Amino acid sequence: MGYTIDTIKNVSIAGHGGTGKTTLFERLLFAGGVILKPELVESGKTVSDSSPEEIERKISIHAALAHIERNGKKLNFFDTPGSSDFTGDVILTFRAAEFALLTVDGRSGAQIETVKLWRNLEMRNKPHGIFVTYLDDDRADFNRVLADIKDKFKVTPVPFTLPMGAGAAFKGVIDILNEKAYFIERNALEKERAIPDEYKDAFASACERLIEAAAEGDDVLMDRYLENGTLEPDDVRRGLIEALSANKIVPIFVGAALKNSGLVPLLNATADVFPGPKTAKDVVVEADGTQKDVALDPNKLLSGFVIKTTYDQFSGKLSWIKVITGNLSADSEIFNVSENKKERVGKLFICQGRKLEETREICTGDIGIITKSASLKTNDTIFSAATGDTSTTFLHLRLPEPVHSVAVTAIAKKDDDKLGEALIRASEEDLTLKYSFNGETKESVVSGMGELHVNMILDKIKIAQKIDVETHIPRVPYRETITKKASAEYTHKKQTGGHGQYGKVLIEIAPLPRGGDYQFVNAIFGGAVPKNYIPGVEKGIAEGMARGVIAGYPVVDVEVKLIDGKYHPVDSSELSFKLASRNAFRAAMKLAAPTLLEPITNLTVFVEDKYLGDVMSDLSSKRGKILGQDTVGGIGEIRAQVPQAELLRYSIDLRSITSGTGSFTVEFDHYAPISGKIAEDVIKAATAFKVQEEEE
Ligand SMILES: Nc1nc2c(ncn2[C@@H]2O[C@H](COP(=O)(O)OP(=O)(O)O)[C@@H](O)[C@H]2O)c(=O)[nH]1
Ligand SMILES: [Mg+2]
Repeated sequence: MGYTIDTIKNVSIAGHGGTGKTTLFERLLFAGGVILKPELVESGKTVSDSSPEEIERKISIHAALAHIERNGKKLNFFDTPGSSDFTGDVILTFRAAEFALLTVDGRSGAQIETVKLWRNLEMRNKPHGIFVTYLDDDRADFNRVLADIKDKFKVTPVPFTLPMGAGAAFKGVIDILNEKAYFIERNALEKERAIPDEYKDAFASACERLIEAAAEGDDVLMDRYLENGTLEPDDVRRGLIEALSANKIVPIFVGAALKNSGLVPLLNATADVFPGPKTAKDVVVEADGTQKDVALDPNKLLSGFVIKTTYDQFSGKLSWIKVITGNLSADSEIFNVSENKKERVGKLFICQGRKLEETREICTGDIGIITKSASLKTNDTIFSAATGDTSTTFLHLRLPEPVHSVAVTAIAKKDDDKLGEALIRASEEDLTLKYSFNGETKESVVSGMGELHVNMILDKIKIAQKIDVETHIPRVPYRETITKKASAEYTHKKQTGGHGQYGKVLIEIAPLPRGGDYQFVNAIFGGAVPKNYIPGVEKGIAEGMARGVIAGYPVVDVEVKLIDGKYHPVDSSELSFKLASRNAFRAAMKLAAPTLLEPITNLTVFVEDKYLGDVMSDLSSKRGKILGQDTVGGIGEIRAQVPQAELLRYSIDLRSITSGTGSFTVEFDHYAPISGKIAEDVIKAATAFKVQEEEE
């Protein structure tokens, strides 16, 4: 079936882990006729949780995409992971979808991950709504959850459906927009009937509220509403489309996905009134960095954005494309702006979970897949090869930085390359995973969003590549610096057979402010060291600074002044001056009261209120300095400065303090001096490392 921008809707289902997202997604596919029999998450057979790692862990790890046809529309739904370890795959669906539906457990209210995602959506001004599920459970309490939502999100959501009964007596939902009731049927789709009398009053007031919300959509409708006290059904729909697209109202739906309840009204609302590409904007970044909103426009030439890259056992590399303007056609030529490369598109697919369906064309606003692309990677911008000026790109995904790192080595040396290649590929698939070789600490370091994330990736590689991998805590990149001025002289002299070596320098070193790095001042008068040997002097100093005199860490924040020297017309060379300078630097550094520096990070921790005290006392025991604390919407936020050395296993520590609910961001801030026992331990460890290195 040929779709157009008017008939596409993209919805991301997101929220705290275990709030029923995957179940809702599965049941929506069932309600939409895509699958005949919905499966339980525990069976490992759901459409969405289909990768080996998801089946093994019984949680969603990757974003899944499937579509349903409804009222002449194509509804694309994303199921997303709930754990903050896999937040990258949630963020990319927020980028690709025009609407996000947050699931809330009807028993517990909005949990921490949901509150964080809510904030992320607000920051993007992305329209969003709520689906309260689990209403079939005896512990569920819709009114309490509604109060919790009002309190945490500071909004009054507009009910699109209302529950009939609760717990064991939960019968189904009332669809306000279509004036219908949907009753639970055992092992079948909910059934439409008239609204029972006992719910007529509740329906009437919810209806009024919905019409009022529709009137908020635009001024003409508001006038009409104020004049007549109501709106015609067509006006209600039009008003809701506008109010939702402008993110002016938050719709709330109810149900029990596991009992197939609340699905049909949700599908109809998605098809009829939810925002879609037609009313959404994307953001382009011009060559000079300015950002501009652009409409999704079917009448322009093709442009699109790679939201995700995956590798499929059978089809190879899959590049997921959101088409922003024009159409993407099979067997066409595209231009990858980000790589400055033209490329031939072969086959095109859309996906139904893991199943790929071949298609000839993907229209504006839709999401499809290019297979086996040579150049495409996540965040790339594509244009039609016929487009002329192509300096603009689409705004990249704004992903969080990794917070948990481990150093990895293959147990068998011969597997090193294989491990490296697998990690590079994993970091292409998942941009919240970073893999790099740290030349300074001589370690291959894998960083991710948490222990679960990193372990999952490593387990996957171990199984797929059949290699054994060893992990350890990464070394901390300490630095060395000096605390006072000092000078030293060094003469490098060698007389062997023919040509000798001669170079003499006098240097003075002085501390620079933190972050001052390195400055070289040539203060030579009268050619005591000729110009052509100065590069040698600078190289020697650079070598001296690469390994400090305390524990062999790089030296920073030093000004080095070359004051005097001496040369020999025959024996002097660049090499002689390099060696003289390196030794002079080391001698001077020893006299300049050298000290070790450790990296200090800015840490922000997000936890439920009740854990604030425990988290703060743990941070104090980690030499942390608390900078501030806030509570917004039931989530405590603690900002602190903490030495990196204390945070190497923080994702594990925080998980145990907060029963897995806390999360944090961390970024390097500055270097600070250390002394006493802490410094001694660092020196001891560095010496042990050096001995080990020399033995190897
Ligand atoms: N009783 C009840 N159980 C549900 C409902 N929705 C999901 N569940 C169960 O809750 C568990 C977690 O659901 P899942 O869909 O994996 O949550 P997700 O982590 O948000 O994807 C599973 O055992 C589901 O069967 C519901 O509406 N009612
Ligand atoms: Mg799930």
